[in-house]
Amino acid sequence: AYKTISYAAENGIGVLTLNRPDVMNALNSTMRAEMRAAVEAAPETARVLVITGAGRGFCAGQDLTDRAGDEELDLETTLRDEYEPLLRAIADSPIPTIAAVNGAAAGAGANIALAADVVIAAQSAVFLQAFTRIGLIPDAGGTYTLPRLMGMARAMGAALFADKITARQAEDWGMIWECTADDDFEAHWQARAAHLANGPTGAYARVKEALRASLGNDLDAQLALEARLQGECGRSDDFREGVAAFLEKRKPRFTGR
Ligand code: T3D
Repeated sequence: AYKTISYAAENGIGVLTLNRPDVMNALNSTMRAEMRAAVEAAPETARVLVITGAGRGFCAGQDLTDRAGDEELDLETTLRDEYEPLLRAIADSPIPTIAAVNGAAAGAGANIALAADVVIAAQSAVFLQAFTRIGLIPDAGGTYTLPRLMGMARAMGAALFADKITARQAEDWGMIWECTADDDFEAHWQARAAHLANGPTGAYARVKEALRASLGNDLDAQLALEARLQGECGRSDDFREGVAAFLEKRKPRFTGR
């Protein structure tokens, strides 16, 4: 059993809950290791993974009580050995990932959320690139994702000023997929997760592969990748079912095969 998170899967939806609510789910080594393990194992029990936070925050980033006055601290090692594998696990997961941001997402907490495929935030949530407030640079992939999601001008401003970015602003900027009313938040992300859990899982894996590769590819490479991945989709049961359902004017029953 996990100590700092919980994981439960039902109806194809895996929910990973960060569970240190007294410190706004701040991250420590145990939590990073447990998150990585749960993210890597999720496809065994689920067709979509939701990451959310217990209590009023999503994740306050690194637990700063672990960082006070430690002269021996080597952040390069922490990033390489603990953050990098976690961020890779999220990026490489074959199932869609949703960050359901229920409250403040600060520092690495913000950038772990932004590493998910889809970010859905409650209206009262905020995103905070807190790093420069304590003399650090954005990590947990932030310097990669921020300019790609919202452009260089906003990425620079967010990182240098470390202002709170509201969920509404994040949606307007294209930093996240959607901001929803607090009252509706839980039902909404559950419905979104259910949609993906009942969808063409193999196509979703290839959507992720293609879009993520697109950021580093030129047109020729991307067209070749699309052709290969579409060839694979074309041989799937879900494609046959999707076409049959359309022609029969009924909802498709995707199995993920
Ligand atoms: O070190 C490395 O490995 C390198 C990697 C670094 C990655 C990072 O994430 S660096 C950035 C670390 N995070 C921050 O600097 C954010 C600090 N937190 C905040 O700015 C605010 O707490 C929030 C904006 C997240 C929320 O504000 P608010 O006003 O809603 O809540 P609060 O009162 O500030 O926090 C509630 C409690 O959580 C409070 O404890 P208390 O007073 O009730 O006993 C607070 O101290 C605690 N808490 C919040 N964030 C952290 C934390 N405790 C430890 N570490 C935290 N990061």
